[in-house]
Amino acid sequence: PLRALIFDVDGTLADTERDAHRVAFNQAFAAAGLPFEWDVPTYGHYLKVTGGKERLRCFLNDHPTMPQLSDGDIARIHQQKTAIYVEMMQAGLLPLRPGVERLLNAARDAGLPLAIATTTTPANVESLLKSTLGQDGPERFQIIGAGDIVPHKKPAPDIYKYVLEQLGFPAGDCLALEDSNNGLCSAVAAGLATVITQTEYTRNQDFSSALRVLDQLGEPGSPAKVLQGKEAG
Ligand code: XBP
Ligand code: MG
Repeated sequence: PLRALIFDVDGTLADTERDAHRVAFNQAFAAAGLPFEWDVPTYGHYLKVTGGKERLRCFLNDHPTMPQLSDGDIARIHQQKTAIYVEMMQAGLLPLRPGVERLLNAARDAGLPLAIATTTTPANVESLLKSTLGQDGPERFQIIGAGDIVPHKKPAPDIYKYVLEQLGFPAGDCLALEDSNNGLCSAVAAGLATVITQTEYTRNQDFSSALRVLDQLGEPGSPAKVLQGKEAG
């Protein structure tokens, strides 16, 4: 039986990376007086590293001529980036991806528990869910596993294992929804069947271990297809 749906956030619930996270990073860099910014392809390259602080560290390692920041500096700049991102979400300009709200509503009507497994900062998840689903958006999810709650971010399985443990369901009874190879690796390593909805950034990644690869959930009939063979209950 299908007992729960576990959603990634960035790229899966909403297309947050290019126009929200990337822009928030650049505004935080500018506010800190840093002499670099991430254009769209550069950001796409560094999405190979999950976690904003880890992404910035990797970029600096690759660019030894740029100012080298301490972990404390990175944490402060990242906090500023989170504040900027949360303000963007509160402005309400970023929608959920097509079909996402319909699937969330269908799951609620079927009594199917929902959970979140993401590497992003908890405040980001909360502000996105509130701005798109309303003030009680976060409460639609039984468990929200996010950010630094586990030591190893995706592609490590830790965040999915944590969420499964909290849910109390075996991996074989749950379905993960992801958009990236890092997310897919994480979910599959935790034992989860995974449906991919690709984004502009992840279109050319390897999804050979996915249960199904879709452009989006908004095509006619796609949520039903996703749930084929896995009855709610
Ligand atoms: C999301 C991430 C995050 C976001 C930024 O990956 O890697 O780092 O890009 O969020 P996934 P923070 O969708 O696989 O969970 O800056 O809060 O880390
Ligand atoms: Mg993602």
